Amino acid sequence: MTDAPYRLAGRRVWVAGHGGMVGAALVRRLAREDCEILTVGRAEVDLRRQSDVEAWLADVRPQAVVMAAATVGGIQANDSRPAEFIYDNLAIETNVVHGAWRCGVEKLLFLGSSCIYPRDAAQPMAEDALLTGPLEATNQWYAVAKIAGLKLCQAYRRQYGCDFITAMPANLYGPGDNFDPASSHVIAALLHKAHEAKTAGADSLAVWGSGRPRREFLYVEDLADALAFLLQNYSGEAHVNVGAGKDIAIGELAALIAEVTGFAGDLAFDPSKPDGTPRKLLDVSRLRALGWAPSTGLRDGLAQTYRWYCENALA
Ligand code: GFB
Repeated sequence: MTDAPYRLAGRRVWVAGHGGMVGAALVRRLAREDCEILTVGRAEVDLRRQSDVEAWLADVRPQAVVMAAATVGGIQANDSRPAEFIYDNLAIETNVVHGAWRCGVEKLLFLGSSCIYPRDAAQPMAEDALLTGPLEATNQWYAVAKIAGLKLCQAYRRQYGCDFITAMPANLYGPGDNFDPASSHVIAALLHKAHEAKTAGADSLAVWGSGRPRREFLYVEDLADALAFLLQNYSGEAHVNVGAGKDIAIGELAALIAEVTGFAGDLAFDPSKPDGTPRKLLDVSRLRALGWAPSTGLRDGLAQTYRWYCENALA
């Protein structure tokens, strides 16, 4: 096992999932370190297939791996595609973690999600709230897979001495997000719907649920910076929460998004859609104590994401 600090300089680092929002942000962030970044597309290596993963690892022999590859989506995608969310994620995790051990990877960082914590966990949610109560029903499949990923890393650390670490981010948003309103998370969905409503001159913007649930949102460029920090400065069995340290009600978020996009109509809450977890705010004191804090406020992050959407997603 390597001890923190771990030097990225001169290392071959595989960013698994570089085509997604998180992986792409990480590739941008790691470009500032003096390391060689390795990526491979889905058409060439299907991470759900063990033989593909083992052949790729044997071929490129990375020294560090960041697992930003996952099947992800918002509340509706999670609730309606449970088999994909549990199978894809378990398969990716077992293949990559086991393969990384077999080929002697020095450092691996696994990414989970704040939905690993019990639905009714005390807020803010500290790392030791894990497995202390029942999960939120709409995303239990994804949560179970992410808990398994965390435990895999711990098991390989205990039995084989692998320096595999795990980070649990808050709800993420930013450039490169999925803006398809049926499968996206709330920020991308509302930016897209508010833009369309403004362009169409519509009177109202549909907001799912009651508007009362509270969420903590972290800008993806901040997450990428935190991951680069953890790779280099953290080595431990315990997982680390990565968040902004603040939450907001969905109704307030929708009003802020209307402001950022210039939509002047009303918010129309749709109680036929699920609210999901009542509140998700991470206790980020462990990460703060290690020496990292985010730098992008929600309003700025929303404005930058909206700019990216207008320039890139409206083809
Ligand atoms: O972002 P979201 O889909 O994820 O929804 P979760 C957050 C809240 O926003 C819910 C509300 O209360 C939604 O009902 N919401 C309002 C909307 N309008 C919309 C909309 O147009 N689209 C969407 N998507 N939501 C996911 C989990 O839960 O979060 C995953 O299912 C994962 O497993 C991810 O943990 C980070 O926070 O509810």
